[in-house]
Amino acid sequence: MPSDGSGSPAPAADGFADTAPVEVVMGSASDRAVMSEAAKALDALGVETTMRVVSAHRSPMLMLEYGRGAAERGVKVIIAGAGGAAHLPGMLASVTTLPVIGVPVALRHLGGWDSLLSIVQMPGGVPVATVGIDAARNAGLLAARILATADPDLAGRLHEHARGLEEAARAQDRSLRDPA
Ligand code: C2R
Repeated sequence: MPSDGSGSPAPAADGFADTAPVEVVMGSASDRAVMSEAAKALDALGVETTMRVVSAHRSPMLMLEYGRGAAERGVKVIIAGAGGAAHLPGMLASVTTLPVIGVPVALRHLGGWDSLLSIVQMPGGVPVATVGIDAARNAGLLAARILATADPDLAGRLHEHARGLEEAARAQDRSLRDPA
């Protein structure tokens, strides 16, 4: 965090200078534990990310500025997570043509159904790719798959990842059939 010279860290500016190919945004810092799984999955694949709190409801002007400028800043995919009346992914999809992946974050009430339905039921013409409730890791992997269509090295790392999953499933099968 930058310092203002007084010893205490200066608050970060609201601009969008830090850009990454995949940006993870969320409606509130309370979504962070869930949403950081997207960044972790991408980090493991060598894909840079940034994380921001941008709310369609609480900071609508910031959300508009963020969404409108994202493509020009070099962003390729936006992952947007929100809970409850989760309008953030859809609102971002309405102000950019970048692919937006929505993550329904489960809150204390309604088990995440409210978030899921708010994100998945977009009007025709404004798509949001919706993953499962709290499934931010899958959002990260989906974003990587999108980038991998133009990045053979990343596609290779995704193949390795898939091989790891297969080996784990085969190991489970073996130990089920032959418990030691
Ligand atoms: P607080 O914990 O800050 O009260 O937020 C957030 O994503 C969070 O899951 C509770 C929930 O409100 C959600 N929120 C949205 C939006 N902004 C914040 N759904 C939005 O713009 O869609």
